[in-house]
Amino acid sequence: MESINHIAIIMDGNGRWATKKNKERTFGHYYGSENVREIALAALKVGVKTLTLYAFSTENWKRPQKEIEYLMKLPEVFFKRFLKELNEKGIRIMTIGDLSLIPKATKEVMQRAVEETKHNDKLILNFALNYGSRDEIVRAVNQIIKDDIQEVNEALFEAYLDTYGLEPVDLLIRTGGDKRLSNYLLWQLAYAELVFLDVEWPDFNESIFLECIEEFKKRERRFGGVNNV
Ligand code: V0D
Repeated sequence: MESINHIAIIMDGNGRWATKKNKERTFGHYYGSENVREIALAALKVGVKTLTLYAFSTENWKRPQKEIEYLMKLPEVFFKRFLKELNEKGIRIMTIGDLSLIPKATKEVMQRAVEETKHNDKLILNFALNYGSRDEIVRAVNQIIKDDIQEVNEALFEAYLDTYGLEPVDLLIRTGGDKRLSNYLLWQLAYAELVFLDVEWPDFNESIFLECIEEFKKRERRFGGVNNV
């Protein structure tokens, strides 16, 4: 049986979770970022090699300015609290998405974390920021044109995606109740198992995470062997 190497997560339901508690949406985002630590450590514990988290999409710029400002401070808040611990545990930080549009201060915090943790090899904690799959594909095509390439194949095209070098995605988990991909990793999810949960991201925890992995293994047993497409 194959092991589970790469899990991608859409961390949805933070704003709704806070609203239900009569709190600001930003309270949900804060609590959601605490949960990123918990799930990263859970992934590390079970030997998942890469965790790719949808932190901010190309669509999220349509949100109220105040909320965007708050979200852009979260990487710094997150690293102030957790970078030392994550680094000591062998976690490597990476990012995907178009960082050219991310505020300079936020970008610098992230680039520092990427640099500081680049020798770690226990788990890649990969944040998708200003990420949209169509945007990623269009950026790839434009770079291919710039490189004066006349013909592509799948392997070449993949080398131009933000996820180049990462393991194939085995499992997508989406919290928050919606059953959509929302422009997340469209190319990369071609063969992934999809798990959609009604639980909101701040309520998602290690035990639910393990249940998702069990569900993945169950499906793999059912379809494994010859008909695994
Ligand atoms: C809010 C739930 C961690 C989803 C999780 C910039 C929405 C909490 C980060 C983070 C966000 C990003 C990059 C990085 C380190 C941490 C984060 C955003 C939102 C948007 F290098 N949580 N988190 N970033 N939320």
